[in-house]
Amino acid sequence: MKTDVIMANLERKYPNEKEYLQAVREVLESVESTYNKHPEFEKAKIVERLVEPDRIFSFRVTWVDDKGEVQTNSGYRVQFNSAIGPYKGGLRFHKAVNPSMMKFLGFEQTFKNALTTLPMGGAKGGSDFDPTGKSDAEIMRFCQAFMLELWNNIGPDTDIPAGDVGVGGREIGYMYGMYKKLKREYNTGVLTGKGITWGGSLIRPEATGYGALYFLEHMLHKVGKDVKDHKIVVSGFGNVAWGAAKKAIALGAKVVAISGPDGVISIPEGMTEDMVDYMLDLRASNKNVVAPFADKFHGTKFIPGKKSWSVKCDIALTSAFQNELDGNDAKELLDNGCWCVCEISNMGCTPEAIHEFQEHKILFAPGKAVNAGGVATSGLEMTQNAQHLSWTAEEVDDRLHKIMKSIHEQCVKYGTQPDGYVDYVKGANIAGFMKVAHAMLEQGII
Ligand code: 2IT
Repeated sequence: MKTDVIMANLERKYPNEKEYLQAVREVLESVESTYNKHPEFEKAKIVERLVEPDRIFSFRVTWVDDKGEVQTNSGYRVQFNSAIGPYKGGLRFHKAVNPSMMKFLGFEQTFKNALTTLPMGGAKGGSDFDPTGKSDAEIMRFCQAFMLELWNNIGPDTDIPAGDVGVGGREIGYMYGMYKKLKREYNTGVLTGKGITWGGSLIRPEATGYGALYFLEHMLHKVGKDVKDHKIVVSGFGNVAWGAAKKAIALGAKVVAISGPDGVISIPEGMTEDMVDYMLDLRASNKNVVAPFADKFHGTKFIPGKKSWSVKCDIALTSAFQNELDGNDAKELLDNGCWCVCEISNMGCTPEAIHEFQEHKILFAPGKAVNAGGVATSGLEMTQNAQHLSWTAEEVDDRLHKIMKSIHEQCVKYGTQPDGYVDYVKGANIAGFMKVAHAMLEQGII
């Protein structure tokens, strides 16, 4: 396999799919030399098959807004790969959603899910519906219209959607209600991120952020450091940033920045638990601005137009969107003394930013390893649904801990360089890719 040859072909076929091409190139460059030690992979054209989604559903979603006007959005479900389990991955509602974003997320999800140790294939879906400023009734009608198209293509052993940017517990509730009405079965296992009284799992809302902090702890312990007393910046103020901030504080770190599309909030004394709780209110207001945070809490400051990466820190955690940290941001972080960066958002850093971090040999770990606690806990929710029982928060958290430990070990095993530096990008890509590739090989040419 030659990365450049495969990429040239994909670039010709999908010239406008920037994020998808970026994600595929990163994985292929990491795995090329390991892959080429396996002539049986080459013969079965594993990589050529693996970079293409199994199938993509693309559909129209029409709904009526509060003024009585008819609105139409585009909906997608990319079923990327089912070599190691049924399709599994979130739904993203965001105005910038397009096929490239869906494909890159489905591709990443395939390897992330492989790293979790649980039997889940990769998928992603969503819509260019923009939840900002929509009423609760509008959100409900949109979710119902979306499920009216999707329901027949999903199922507990087929494809299990969940939340992502713009989709939380409320949206999953509206979608599950419609699914149940259409299917006429109480199939809790068809969606994850459900409410606690109807099949949801304890710790699922916190899991992405908690898992990321557990992974970070393992990274730091490996080099004789600890999270405690260090300054952390997170980006965004959504579900992922919330869970990460909550656990970071519990572990004794100082969270000194959160952000929104409108700017950054600098919090020199570090976030308190009150502030973390307020992130939920801010998100529920549906306005997608962070500025009101500084009006509410003395000693914090709103700086318009700036990102979290401009605030001095030890550790930076991307927790909002893809490519939110670019080469210039990376330089600013390094100049300010930052020595560890973890992606909690999927593909949070541009290739230029990753290059800067690895050149300077600072600790860096990619989203598919760091944020896998979210989907892993979705997998635990599926297990509880299949057993028709619920585990305690301690049991779920304990399993999440063990999964993150295992993901860290896989990264170290496949990513340690001759000089001892751990290339977590390479480690995560090789571990995830090889697992999927072996499963595909064993299942024949399909
Ligand atoms: O990016 C992700 O891993 C998620 N949005 C969670 C997916 C899931 O199925 O829980």
